[in-house]
Amino acid sequence: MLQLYFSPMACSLASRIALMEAGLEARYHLVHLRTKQVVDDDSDFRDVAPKGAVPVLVLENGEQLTESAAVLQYIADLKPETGLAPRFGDPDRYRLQEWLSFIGAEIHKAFLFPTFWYKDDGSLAKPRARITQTLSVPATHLANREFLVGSGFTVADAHLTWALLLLRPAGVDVAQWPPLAAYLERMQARPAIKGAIATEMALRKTMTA
Ligand SMILES: N[C@@H](CCC(=O)N[C@@H](CS)C(=O)NCC(=O)O)C(=O)O
Repeated sequence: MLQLYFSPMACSLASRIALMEAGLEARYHLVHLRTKQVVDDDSDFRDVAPKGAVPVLVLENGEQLTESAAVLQYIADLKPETGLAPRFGDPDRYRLQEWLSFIGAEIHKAFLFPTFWYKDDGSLAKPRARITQTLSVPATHLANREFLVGSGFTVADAHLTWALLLLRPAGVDVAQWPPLAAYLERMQARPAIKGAIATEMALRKTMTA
């Protein structure tokens, strides 16, 4: 069975959403990201995954896959009939990769990661100023579309949904981009996304209790 190392509401949420949208079962291992403790067995997460970052997907053959863009496409390709990723050869596959890169680099690493991981000693002013311009790109793209790529839900939507969910705790109000606010509302109405968020929010409460 597939296994996913995750932390509640971290970027691994997108992988959980993808697994649920694909109808794939997995064993989930909760990781405390700051202490690097795997809660199941109290082991050191860095012994499992040298990068020390989630998501880590353990494949059926025991190999590990990291990096959200790769993990999400792997999950999608296990169930091609779900359309979670356009098939290789379809020009939209590159659009999918384009969005996965943009979300991972420009929204996650350029803004969300420093916002949540670094003390704000003034150094966050530039990323904070830049995120407004960054988010105008998907906002414009989604003004007349339901999904990021093609005409159906893909793993790029799972990734963007996670990123948008973290904007509020990062101090950015998504309401300033009505197409993004409407998109987030639509995505959160999907049963798999609703279920994934409910599971992870409940786990998050147990961690802070
Ligand atoms: N490039 C990686 C980034 C993964 C990442 O930064 N994950 C965060 C959680 S959202 C993490 O585990 N951080 C812990 C750390 O870097 O020590 C990806 O896209 O999957």
